[in-house]
Amino acid sequence: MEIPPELVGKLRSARRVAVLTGAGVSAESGVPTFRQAQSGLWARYDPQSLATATAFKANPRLVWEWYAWRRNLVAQAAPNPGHYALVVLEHRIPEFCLITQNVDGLHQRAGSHNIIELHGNIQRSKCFDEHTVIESWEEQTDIPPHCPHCGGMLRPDVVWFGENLPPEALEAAREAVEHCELFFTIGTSGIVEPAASLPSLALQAGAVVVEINPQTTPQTRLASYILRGPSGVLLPELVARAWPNFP
Ligand code: BV8
Repeated sequence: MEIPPELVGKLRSARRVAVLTGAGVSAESGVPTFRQAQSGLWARYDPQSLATATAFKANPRLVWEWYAWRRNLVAQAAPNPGHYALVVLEHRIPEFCLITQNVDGLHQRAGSHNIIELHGNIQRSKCFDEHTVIESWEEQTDIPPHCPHCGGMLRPDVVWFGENLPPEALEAAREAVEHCELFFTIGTSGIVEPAASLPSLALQAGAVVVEINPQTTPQTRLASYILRGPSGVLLPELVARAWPNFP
């Protein structure tokens, strides 16, 4: 895949860049994307129906164990060159904002700092009743474990379907998108709202939109540049062309 030289020039001279990532950025780390059939034990469940408060209330043990399985999967995964290329962008672009739909924490592990987590993070849990966030919890005989403060059930600190996104995260994401000159949508199928509306918000605000994805998506039509391939290959290539001498 040829990286358009014009895009390289735009990136090198950009002052304000916003990036939206989805599960595809973690695919090359071995973390299945959200819509890929879940492997093994979970093959018979639809992630979209499991990632809901209704599913949790109906079967808290099943939903808790699904997230424990995903935490374990992520713990064995490592950030890939695509994650690291985004860390370089954070260092090279004066105003850089990484907006992620991912809940796996791999951007943090790669060294990104200015991250907006639209959908939470499975490394954290919170009390189902009081929403107190718990960073670590004792493994208990009861599954799900109980909140140390009120005894309620713990749940993953993620945004389920039908739940509102954290207002401050969504506001910060929209702010960054409305003021950027270059907007990347990377590794997302562009289906889940309200994140899926960010690329059109960027375009309306006058940004140049870039899509990095092996497949076309509903946002492809908004993109001035389309890098049709894996982000773990294309992002490092783009960054290396923009800053050849960057260690
Ligand atoms: C809300 C956390 C208000 C949990 C997730 C408007 C219209 C229609 C529906 C709605 C709407 N507004 C709201 C809705 C309902 C719903 C929604 O959008 N439904 C969709 C399915 C139509 N939205 C919500 O409920 C949101 N809440 O809006 O609140 C409200 C309240 C009540 C009623 C209505 C509205 C909350 C959404 C958040 C849900 N939580 N995650 C968990 O993870 O368990 S979303 C989940 O999907 C993940 O976060 C994931 O990141 C996200 C999006 O998926 P993608 O990241 O795009 O991943 P996907 O697998 O789909 O695609 C992977 C892509 O990668 C593909 O394109 C593939 O080609 C590409 N790829 C593969 N390999 C690579 C690659 N790319 C690059 N390199 C590679 N190597």
